[in-house]
Formats: sequence, structure tokens, C-alpha cells
Amino acid sequence: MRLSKNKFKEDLIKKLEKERATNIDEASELDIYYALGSLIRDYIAENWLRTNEEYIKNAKKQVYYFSMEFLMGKLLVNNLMNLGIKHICEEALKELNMDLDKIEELEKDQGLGNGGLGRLAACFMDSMASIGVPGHGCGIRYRYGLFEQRIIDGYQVEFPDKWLQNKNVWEIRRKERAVEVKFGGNVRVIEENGKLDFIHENYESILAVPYDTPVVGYKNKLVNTLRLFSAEAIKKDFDFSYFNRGQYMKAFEYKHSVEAISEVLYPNDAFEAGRNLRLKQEYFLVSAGIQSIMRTYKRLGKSIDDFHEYIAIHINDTHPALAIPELMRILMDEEGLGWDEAWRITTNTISYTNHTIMSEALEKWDVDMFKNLLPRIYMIVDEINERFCRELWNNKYHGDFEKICQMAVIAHNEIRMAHLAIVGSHSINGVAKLHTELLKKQELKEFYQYYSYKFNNKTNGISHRRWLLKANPELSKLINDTIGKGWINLPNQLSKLLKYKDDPVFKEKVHEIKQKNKIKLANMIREKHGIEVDPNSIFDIHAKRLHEYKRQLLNVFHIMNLYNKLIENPELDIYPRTFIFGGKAASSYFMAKQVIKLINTLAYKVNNDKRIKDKIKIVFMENYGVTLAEHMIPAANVSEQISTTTKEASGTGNMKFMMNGAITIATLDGANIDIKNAVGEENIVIFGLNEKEFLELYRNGTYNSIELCNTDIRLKKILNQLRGGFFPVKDDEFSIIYHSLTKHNDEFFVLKDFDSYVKAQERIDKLYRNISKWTEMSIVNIGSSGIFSSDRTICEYATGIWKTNLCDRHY
Ligand code: KOT
Repeated sequence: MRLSKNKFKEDLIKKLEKERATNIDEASELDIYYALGSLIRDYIAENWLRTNEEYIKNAKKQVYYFSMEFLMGKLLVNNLMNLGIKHICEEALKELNMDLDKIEELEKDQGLGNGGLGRLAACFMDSMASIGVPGHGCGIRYRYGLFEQRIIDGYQVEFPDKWLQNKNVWEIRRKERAVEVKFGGNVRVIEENGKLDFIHENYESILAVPYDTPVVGYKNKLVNTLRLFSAEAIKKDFDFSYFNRGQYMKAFEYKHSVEAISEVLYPNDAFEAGRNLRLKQEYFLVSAGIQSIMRTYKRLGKSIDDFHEYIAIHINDTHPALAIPELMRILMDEEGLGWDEAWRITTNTISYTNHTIMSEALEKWDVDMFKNLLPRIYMIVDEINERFCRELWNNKYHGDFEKICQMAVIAHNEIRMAHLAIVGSHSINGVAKLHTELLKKQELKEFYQYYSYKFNNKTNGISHRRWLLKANPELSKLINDTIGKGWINLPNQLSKLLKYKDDPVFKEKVHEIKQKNKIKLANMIREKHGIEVDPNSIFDIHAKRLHEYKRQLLNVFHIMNLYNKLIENPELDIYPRTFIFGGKAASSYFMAKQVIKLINTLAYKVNNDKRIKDKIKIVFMENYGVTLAEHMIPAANVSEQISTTTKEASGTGNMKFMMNGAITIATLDGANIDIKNAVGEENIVIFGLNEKEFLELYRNGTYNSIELCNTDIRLKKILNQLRGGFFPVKDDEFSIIYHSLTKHNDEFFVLKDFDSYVKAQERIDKLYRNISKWTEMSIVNIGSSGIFSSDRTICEYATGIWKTNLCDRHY
């Protein structure tokens, strides 16, 4: 937008006066934050309204991205950037003796997600708005986002994330657009003129109140919407039914039980919760979302038969898969369509992304629980299952009960959400090449054979505007100065940097910027954790959710091995390294929490051991989230992407690091493979079993971890150190870790890949000594990162799945 600095100042001062009743001399930083937020919202409002008007006027096909998680992070600077007024705002604030970075710190992260899946949804929001896809988010406005992590005595302790304690300046509550969501009760079936009617009665009604947040496109005047629903008691129920009977306390119990639905995000990543409240949340989201879409659709005045021509609904994993029976319900029970017509519309409307093949993350619901909570929806799912099984029987597997049972939506008293999502949608995609291949050839093999036309790959991406332009302003400026600003709209243009990989001046600048970012992170580490780290050491960062398959433990074992070697020989020539960790463990995941304790225990021991002369340092940074990632990633030299192969569907942190010039040490898993293909083998460090070797070993069951420990003296020593005496903890503190690697045969092949990982780390050590070569590799990584922009991913979704407005950009 066009705006002069003076006009901006004037507007800001007015806001301070009118909304904060203060002036510029008296205003606190918080006053400025609120005034600024309100002012930016004003600037956004006009384009927001216009965008919506245009969508209705031109009846453009709309995409709704349904997700239980949106990990948006902070919005202030992103909005300023996308409006094109960040610079003006910064300058104006400077003149008023304020600092935008300081003001930004006051904004709470919108942390309504666990990790990759929720952050992907947020990156998609940015890309849809920026490349001009009419796409909106649909989710839950949890009162508490993912817990705040504090480290106390080395342990993770969870605290509530009170992100709404102060006013959220970005959202607009739209009470008048609330819809009712019905739970429980029973269904009465009546037959009239040969037609069945389904009357849902004795249910409990809950109000879903939408809160809308604008999603601002990058300098294109387009503003999409993120709509999050909050659960509220319906006023008349709350006020009358109990209060009038004098049951004052009961009235509040009722209110709280209703509000519980949108109270808190389940803190599990890639793990199924299987709880009644989670099922309530999932249905709450889809019912509210679809009713709200239906209302908008009605305003278009189009026939219901053409619904799927104007609406695409995408489900982010199976969590919102009840969108399928819910849309069927509305089309049949409310719009009066027959089954076949409703099914045609539903399957053409819905598309599904699978994010994991790990069995513990596959959602299954107990039939009785489901039936009690959602009686009408159950009837529809049951009918979908009946028809699907009949179809299999008639078309392909006549008489093969076993096969049909294997593929059924309901079997063994469970509803399988992945099967429901596949049967009820027109597209199923994986999130990286290997992952999609595994879906087709293994995990969903039967479905691929039956519905091969539905399967496709959409390799994940990240918003290069957030993860490079915003997170790394100095590098972005250098890129602008070198190749121009075209990359901000066309990230593939980052490849223009490749021709500078040998340019000594450019290389020097890239190196300097990395150093500056490292110094900033070192200062942060000093302030937050009281640990002194050397910015000239290699910053080796492992930041992601704590999970056994992500193998933070492998990293720890490498450090223990290095430490053991240094104790034996303090003169050992290793390049100084700072190992930095960040990540949360699910609150009920004991093993993962013990790994955090182990990292911190090791950190304490190593950091305070004078004998190793500061050659290695270890830091566990508390409360990893979007904002902390924005500080950590630009400072990384080495990116740890070391999951057990086949387990990480894609990963997206891997893309953020390479885009900021880190060199990846990686297994051939998920999108690491795509990164390797993009940068070339010489610009990434690969180790470990590949997919074939892993699967072979896994299937023929010949791996014996204890045998391996007994033959590798390094491992033997490390495992002994876990058992007592070495660390200042109880002898059995780490017994769960010890047993998982020995008695339970090392399910994630930590010990199996150890030797190969150590060698890969030695290659890193060697490579970094030649800083000129290292910087060259770093530039190749940055220059090759364009295809990992979520702009490319969204363009593929829009053209290949949603069939919306095609973007005219080339990726
Ligand atoms: C599953 C259940 C609950 C919460 C989250 C999940 C989940 C998360 N399943 N897969 N993911 C991750 O999704 C990312 C985005 O596609 C991937 O990059 C990552 O590999 C998945 O683990």
C-alpha cells in the first residue's frame, strides 16, 4: 500500500489517543503494540472486504483448508511486510524512539499446533493469499495453545499457554454468524411417501462462534480469512434451564463442559489421542466449518447440485475426516438430496492429505463411543462402509472376506478414519516423494490398487517469506542487492544466486551474515540460559518435536562419544562445536521426556568439564516454537535431519534450514531425499541405512541390537554410562532409554546407524575447516531452496487437486 511515513505517524498517534487514551510521550510499549495492531487492522480491512466482495461477485471457486492445527506464530511483522509498509513503520517508530523488534516481542505466538502439520497449514495460508488462491483456513480457537515448556532441574515441565490473556488484536468475533453443533441424542427414522426422514432428537446443542483473522497476501491487496471456532453455551440454555430451577452451580458446570471443547489443543504430534473430547473437537470443527460454508454458498444463489464446482474442502490429515459424513448429512437431511447425488457432490468436494504412515498416529474410533456422541453421523458412516464393502465384493474381491475386512471403514468395532478419508474423497496425497511411494506400495497398497487415480504426491513447502525474508532480514537484503527482489514472488529465482557461489565478495558477505546471526543467538543463549558459547564454533542445531523416530538420541550418543574421546585425549583435534537442541515432548510421552532430561544432564556435565577446553558445548533451548525457530534457524551451520528412514513423512524444518544456508546431515528419509536431489550429493551429508536396507532388516528380523553393542566398544561404553555412576542422577534415571535400545531391540535403529553417523559427523568437521568451500556449499543450498517454497506446493494443489484459479507464476 501507498503510505508516507508522516501519515503513518499521524495515524499511530491518533490510535494511541483514541484507543489507549495516551500520547506518544506517555505510551508504553504495550500501548504502541495495541495501537499498531489496531492501525494495521484498519489498513487491512478495506482489502479484506473487497476480496470477499470480489469472491462473491465473480463466484470464484473457494478452497477451505480444514485443520485441527494452525501454528501461525506472530502476525505483526508478517502483516507489515505483506502490506509493504514494514520499512515505513520501522523508520517512523525509530523517530518516536521505539524499536519494532521490541514491540514485536510483546506479541504472543499464536501456537495452535504441535509441529510440522500445524506449521504447514500456516505456511499454506500465507502462500494461498500471496499467489492469489481464494483459500481460507478453518480450525478451532483453542483457549490454550500448545503448552509452554520450561526446563526445571533438567526436566520438561508444562505450563498453560495463555495466549489470549491479553486481547488478540487480529481477530474479529462474529457472534451473528455462529452456528449450532449437535451432540448425543437419538435418531428417529420416519417413512413418508416411501422416503425416509431422519429426525435427530434429544441432542445437546453447542454454539460455534467464529473468530476471523485476516491472512494478508504479499503486496497484492488480497486478504483471505482464517476462521477459528470457539465453543459456547447457547445463551438461552445456560440462562434458563438451570438458573430457573435454582441450580446455580449446575449452570456453571454446564457452561464449562461446553467450553471444554475449544479449551485446549491436544499436545500429541503424530500420535492418536483416541479420546472422547478429541472426537468432540473434531466433529465440532467440521460441523461448524461446513455449516458456515453452506451459508456462504447459499448467498451465491447457485444450485446445490453444483456445490463442488464452487467449493473445495481439503482435510489436513484425517482429523477433520468427519467432514465427509457431515457434508452428506447436510446434503441429504437439510437439502433433501438422495444418497447418490449427495455422494457425488461430497466425494468431488473433499480431498485429503496423509502426513504419516506410523501406525500409532492412525486414527481409529471405538464404535460405541462414536455412536453415542454422533448417532446420525454414525448411521452415515455405517452406510458408507456397507456400500463400499458391497462395491468391493461386486467389482473386485468377490468372496474374499479377508481383503474386504482389511479395507473396510468399520471393522473389529472400530471406525478407521484413513479409510473413510480415502473412500469419501477424490484425491489422496502424500507429502514427499518417498512418502507417497510408501503409501502406494505398502501402507495403502490395497487402496492404491483400487483407486490408483486418486493418489498423488505434493511435496511439502515452507513460506520463504516468513522463513527467509522475515527471519533472516540481512541475508534477504544481500539477496535483493545481488539478484533483485524477484525471488520474493518467484522463489525459484533464488537459483540466480548459484552463479555467485565462487564469487569471493559475495561469499564473504554470506559468511559475515551467518556470523552475525550466530552472535545474536549466542547472546540469546547467554541471556536465557547463562551458557557462554563461541560464535566461531560450528552451530549444530537439532530443533523439532521430541520423538524416538526423530532420533535426538543418536545425536546425544555422538556427543557422548566425542566427549569420551576428548576425555581420553584432550588434545584431540576436533573443530569446536556447539550442539543446540530445541523441541517439546508430548506431556504423556515419558521416553521423549527422559531424552530431554538426558540432553540437559549431559549438557551440564560437558559444559562444566574444564578438561575438554570448551571444544564442545551443549544447549537445550527452552520452549521451541515458531518465534524461537526464527532466531535459531538463521544461525545454523549444520541442520540435523536424522530420522529413521521411512518414518519422517516429509519434514519441513529441513527446508527452513537449507534455505538459510545450513548444511544438512541427513538420512535418506522424507524430503531429505528431495533436498539431496536439489542440492546434489556434494552439498549435503548423507548417512545411514537407506529405505531398502532398512525394510529388509526390519522385515527379516535379523537385527540384534545387543550383539551390536557388544561388538562396538564405543556403544558399550555409552550404554554403560547410561546405567549409573557417570551422570549425577539416580542409577535408574535413564533405564527406559537403556531398555529401549537393548531389551526392546532398538526399534528406531539408533545403534545400527551410529557408526555411519559418526563418520558423517567427521565429514562435517573436515568440511567446515575449509570455510570457503563450506560457504560455497551454503550458497548452493540457499540457491536451490526455491522449489521448497510453499508457493510451489500450493500451486500444485490448486492446479492438480482443487482446480481453482490457476496461478500464473511458474515454479
Ligand atoms: C498426527 C496426529 C496428530 C498430530 C500431528 C500428526 C502428524 C504430524 N502427522 N504427521 N505429522 C507431520 O506432518 C508434517 C507436515 O506434512 C510432516 O512434514 C512430518 O513429517 C509429519 O510427521
